[in-house]
Amino acid sequence: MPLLKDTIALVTGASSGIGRACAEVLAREGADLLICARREDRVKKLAKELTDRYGVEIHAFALDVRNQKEVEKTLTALPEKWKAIDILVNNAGLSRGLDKLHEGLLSDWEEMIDTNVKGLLYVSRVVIPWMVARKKGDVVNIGSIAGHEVYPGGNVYCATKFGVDAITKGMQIDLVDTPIRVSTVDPGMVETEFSIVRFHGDTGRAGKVYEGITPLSGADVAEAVLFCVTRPPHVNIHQVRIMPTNQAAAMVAYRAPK
Ligand code: NDP
Ligand code: 8X3
Repeated sequence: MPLLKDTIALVTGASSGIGRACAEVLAREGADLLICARREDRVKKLAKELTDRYGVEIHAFALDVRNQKEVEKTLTALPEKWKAIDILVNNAGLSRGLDKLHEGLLSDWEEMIDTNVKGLLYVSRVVIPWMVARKKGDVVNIGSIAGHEVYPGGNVYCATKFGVDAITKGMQIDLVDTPIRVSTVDPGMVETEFSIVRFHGDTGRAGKVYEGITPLSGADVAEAVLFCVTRPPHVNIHQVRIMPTNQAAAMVAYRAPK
């Protein structure tokens, strides 16, 4: 019996990595999905694959979470039945660069802050009031180990994920008198397109990040998201920290010798 029958989930950043895996796990459990990202071709293709495999209904669309007007317009234009969102996975995010703060690119900083902090807020500002009105909903923010520890060159990316942690706590406090639950799932190393994006397309440098270690997969993180949203109604998992077994902290990992 699927766990999420008669449930609608919205996953941002579903064109790749953790978001894509969340879409797959939620569809496997019977949820109808709203999936979005800037690369519309990818989310449309994913929608077809998941509909064929799991028989769920999926609406896939382009969305740049950095654009407040676009977020508000696109989400409020959804047909009424799709606005009954039970699960919001605020996943869209990225890192850019691993430079010392005083050498960092302003454009990298803007992109991370606009996506990871402001984008998450813009989507939440539209969707959470619908949840409050329906007295039902789960919000899962994808944070990071980088929201708990600052590492060399992590500066602004870490600040955005510390921000996600603060926003999650703020949501939990402000929604305490409602049935809405808010969780943050905070992974260590997950092998996705994350490092390729961080290093502006340098796949060689990105590949080195995962050398000699078995990182998490997007599916590992998606199962943690599923755990959060399938607890009994009186249980709110505040935070899940999930790490590869051979990664103890942001910069402490055991790598098998070559
Ligand atoms: P990927 O690069 O594989 O996926 C990132 C997703 O975010 C893509 O679908 C991308 O879609 C989307 N995205 C980026 N910018 C925007 C935007 N402006 N508007 C809408 N969607 C956007 O990386 P991950 O799957 O690893 O990253 C997902 C989340 O997990 C991020 O928040 C990241 O910070 C977090 N995380 C990742 C870890 C890791 O080691 N990989 C560890 C801890 C947390 P598109 O480009 O098509 O818009
Ligand atoms: C991604 C994990 O350690 O690169 O959030 O910051 S890390």
